[in-house]
Amino acid sequence: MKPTSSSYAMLVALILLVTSCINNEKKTYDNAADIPVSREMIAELTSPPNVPTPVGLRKAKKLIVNMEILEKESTMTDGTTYNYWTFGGSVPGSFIRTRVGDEVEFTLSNHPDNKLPHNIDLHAVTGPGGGATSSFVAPGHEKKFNFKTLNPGLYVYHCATAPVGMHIANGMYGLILVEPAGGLPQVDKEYYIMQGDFYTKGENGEPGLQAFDMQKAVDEDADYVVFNGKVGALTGDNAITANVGETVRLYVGNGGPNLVSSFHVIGEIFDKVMVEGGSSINKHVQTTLVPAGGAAIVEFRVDVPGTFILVDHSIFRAFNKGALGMLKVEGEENKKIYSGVVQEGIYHPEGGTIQEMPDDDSKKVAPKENKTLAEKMESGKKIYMQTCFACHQAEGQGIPNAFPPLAKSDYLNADVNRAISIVLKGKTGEITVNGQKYNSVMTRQAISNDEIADVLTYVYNSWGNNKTNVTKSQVDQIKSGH
Ligand code: HEC
Ligand SMILES: [Cu+2]
Repeated sequence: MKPTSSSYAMLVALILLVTSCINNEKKTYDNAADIPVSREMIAELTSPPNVPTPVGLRKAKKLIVNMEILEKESTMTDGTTYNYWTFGGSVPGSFIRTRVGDEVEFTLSNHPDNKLPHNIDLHAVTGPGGGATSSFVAPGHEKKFNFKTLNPGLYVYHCATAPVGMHIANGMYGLILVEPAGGLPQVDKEYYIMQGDFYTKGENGEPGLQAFDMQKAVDEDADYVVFNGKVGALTGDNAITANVGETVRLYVGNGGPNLVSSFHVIGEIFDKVMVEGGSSINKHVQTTLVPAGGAAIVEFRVDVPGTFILVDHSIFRAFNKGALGMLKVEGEENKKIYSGVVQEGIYHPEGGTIQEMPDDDSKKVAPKENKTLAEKMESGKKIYMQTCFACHQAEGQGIPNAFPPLAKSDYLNADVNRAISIVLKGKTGEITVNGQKYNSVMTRQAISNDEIADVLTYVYNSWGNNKTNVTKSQVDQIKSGH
C-alpha cells in the first residue's frame, strides 16, 4: 500500500494515542509539586558501580526508600584499612533513582552497633537542611520524613552531622537521580562513580588500620583520592565494561569533602555532558569539572576496543593517590578511527626524515664491545636517571600503589629474560612484587638494546639485587623472539 497523507495522519494520531496511554500523563504540570502520585513502590537501591532500573515511562509514585547507616572497617588499599561510615554499607552510598513528582518516604535507620548519630542532607530536597533537620538519628533508632522531587537532575546526598567534614570524609555521601517525566534517553550501559578524598594518620600506603586525620583534612592534604571509596575499586577485575558500539552513561559524583574533580576518560571524548548534573547539555567535552558536593552525567559511544582509563586529571591524584579506574571495551577494531602504531622510527631533528628503527643499533656512536662491568654500571646509571628514575625513583624504591620497586625486587631477580622483555615491550596487568600487587602500565622504553643491557645491569647490581650482568646479545635474542 502506498502511504497517503491521510494514512500518515492516522499513524501519527495512533502513535500519540498509544504513547499517551502508556505515559498516562496527558497533562503536563507547570509545577512539579502538582504531579499526582499513584500507588506505592519500594525503591531499588544499588551499591556502586551499579545503578537501579531506569524509571522509563512509569508514573510518579509514593517511593519508599529505606536507608541503613553502617559504620564498618573496610579496605582502603592492599594492606590498609579504614573505618568507613556508610549509607547502605558502601562508599559511595546506595544509588537512589526517582522521577520528578515522586513523593519519597525516606526512612533513615542507624544500626545499633554504630557509635555515632548521623543524618542526611539530600541536595534533591527542597526544604530546610535538605532533610538533615528531620533525619538526625541516634544508633539503634530510625527517622522517617517525606519529600517531593521537584527538579530533575543528579544530586549528591551526604551526612550533615557535626563535625560535618569528618562525616563526609569518612564516606558518608552518595547520589540520588531525579529523572524527568518519561525518563532519560535509553543507553546501553550505565554506571555509578563517585570520587572522594581521604585523610589518614599514616602516609599513603602505610599498612594497618588508619585513623582519620583532622589536621590533614583541614589542610586539604589528602592521602587518598579515589573513585568508589578505595584504591582499585574500578581497576583490574573490578573494571566497568562495555562493547564496541554501545553508549555508556556515567553518573559521576564528587563527595569531596575538599577536592574538585577534573573528570576525564583517557582515549574518549564525552559526546554529551549534563553539566553539573542539571539540564544543560554540553557536547564534545574532554574533561568535566565535578564540584565537591556536585555531580555530572557523561555519555559517550565506545567505538574501538581497549582499556580506557578514568582519572581525575589533577593527575598526581590519579597515579599516586588512587583516582584511577578502568573501562574495558571489547569488540572489533576500527582502524579508520584508531590505527595503532603504523610506523616507528628514529626522530632526527636535524635531518627531518623518519628512518626505520635500526635493530642493530647502528647509531652514531657504535656501542663499545666488551665493556667492563664498571663501564656498564656508569652508562647504566646515566640511563636509569634519565629514563627509569621518574617512576621507579632514585634508589629503586618505587612508589607504593603506583610503581613497583626495583630494589630487592623478587620479581626482577626471579627472571632476567622477563625483565628484559618488560623494558623492551612495556608491561601491563597485575603483578606482585615483594608481596604487593601492582596493576598499572609501564610503557615500552625507547632505548637501544645496548642501553637496555647497561641499565638492567646497573639495576641488577644495585640496591641488594642478584648482580646479574645483562649482555646486549641477550637483549638482541629476546627482541628477535628467540
Ligand atoms: C612511566 C613510568 C615507568 C618508567 C619510566 C619505567 N617503568 Fe618500569 N614499571 C612501571 C610500572 C607501572 C610497572 C608495573 C607494571 C604492571 O603493573 O604491570 C613497572 C614494572 C617494571 C619491572 C617489573 C617489576 C619489578 O619491580 O621488578 C621492571 C623490571 C621495570 N619496570 C624496569 C624498568 C626499567 C629498567 C626502566 C627504565 C629503563 C623502567 N622500568 C621505566 C613504570 C615505569
Ligand atoms: Cu554521619
